[in-house]
Amino acid sequence: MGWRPRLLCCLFLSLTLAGLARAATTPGPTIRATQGDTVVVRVKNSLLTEYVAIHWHGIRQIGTPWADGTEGVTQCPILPGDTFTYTFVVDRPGTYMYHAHYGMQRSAGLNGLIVVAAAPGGGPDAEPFRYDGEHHVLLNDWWHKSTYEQATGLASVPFGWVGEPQSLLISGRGRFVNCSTMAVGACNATLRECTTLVFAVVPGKTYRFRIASMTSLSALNFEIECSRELHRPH
Ligand SMILES: [Cu+2]
Repeated sequence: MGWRPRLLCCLFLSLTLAGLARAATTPGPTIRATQGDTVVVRVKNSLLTEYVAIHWHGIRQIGTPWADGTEGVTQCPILPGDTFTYTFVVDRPGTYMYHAHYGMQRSAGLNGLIVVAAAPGGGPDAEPFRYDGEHHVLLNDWWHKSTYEQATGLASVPFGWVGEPQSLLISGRGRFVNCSTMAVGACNATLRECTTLVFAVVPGKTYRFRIASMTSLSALNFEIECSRELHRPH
């Protein structure tokens, strides 16, 4: 047809049987592209008993509706052992997400970010700011029970509600324990189950935080607390 992708950005996602969140890391790798790029993602379903499909949240899929990742609607699910290649154009700059669209796999941790930079030269989509560094905040709610147990409860009579999440994750990290029930001072950075994510920043520099929420149940308010002592004028 005379059409050729300007740049191919490839990512290989591989799922394992032992449990999405336990065997792999969550969130998944960040996909980086530039406005106008064609993104190609090859997804291999290594689960033995579950289907998979990946939705590219916020991507408009103009001309590629079959790459939207909604199984049963735009595609058949990827069967165990099968591989499916998603190909789509990222036509707008910004922060987007990808996540599983089958069962509760999204909540189990199969998700990640897509970062699309503005096309060189800018044009109408040029960003009106500059920054020295970038951090990603991908929020998620997290239960100690597996999503299989949760799904069983939700499908049971009587109905078994999942309840409030035990942890809130920032880019896959959160407090596993309830620190407010522990002795004063017991919940500190030396305890692995208490440590949260730390973003390194250098004074005087400007950082962009890309913030996205993958929560299944929780509506979150996101605040950045500042201390005056640490923010003296330079
Ligand atoms: Cu979505």
